[in-house]
Amino acid sequence: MKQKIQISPSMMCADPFALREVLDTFEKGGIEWLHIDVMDGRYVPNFTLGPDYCRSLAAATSIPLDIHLMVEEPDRHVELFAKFPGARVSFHPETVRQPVRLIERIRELGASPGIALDPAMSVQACSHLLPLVDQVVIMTVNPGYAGQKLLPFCLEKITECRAFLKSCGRHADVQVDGNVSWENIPRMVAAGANILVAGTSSLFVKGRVAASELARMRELGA
Ligand code: S6P
Ligand code: MG
Repeated sequence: MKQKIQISPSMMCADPFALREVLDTFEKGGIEWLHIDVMDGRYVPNFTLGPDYCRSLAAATSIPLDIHLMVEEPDRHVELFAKFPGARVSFHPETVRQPVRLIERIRELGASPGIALDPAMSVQACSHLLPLVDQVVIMTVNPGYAGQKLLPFCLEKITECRAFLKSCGRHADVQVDGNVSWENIPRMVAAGANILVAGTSSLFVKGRVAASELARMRELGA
């Protein structure tokens, strides 16, 4: 069965001075998620958004937050993020000693758990975790920055992940994150991705989004 494509715009790509306008466009366009990249300067070299930003966003819109933790020891910080209504919280399994415990903790806190796979992390290495989560984020660039180029070998991981989930009878979301461009979307969807993280490669132009582009993205994924 073909899954409906969902869009999760990457909010680190939005012009902070145009946030209300961007959110209005997303609300009118029926955007399913807001992708929030949290970076700690340790797991990745960069720093980005944090809990205060999430709080402001959650107060300004009812679109649920899709929080991507690119931090060391996410188990120390998860309470700060899992509390937002309808939140999904994804972490990189190699950043925590007991990833199963953290998945359970995210559920206990009322959020939806996901795991994110760095390009060097194989689907096979996470096979015991995949049936436990609601989402698998396949990163198609190295974590840390927007505006990078696709690492083509990661497309096979989308296919492998979708096939593995199917073999377990699981319908978890497979999200693709990194250089989700107009050119790359058809390949990503064909491989089995059903949530697209949209950043500078597609929706965002100088931090703003044109409503017509949302429809264009849905058509490409259909
Ligand atoms: C990268 C981060 C991503 C980026 C996204 C930006 O570390 O996890 O979510 O924000 O890739 O999109 P683009 O189109 O600029 O690659
Ligand atoms: Mg991300």
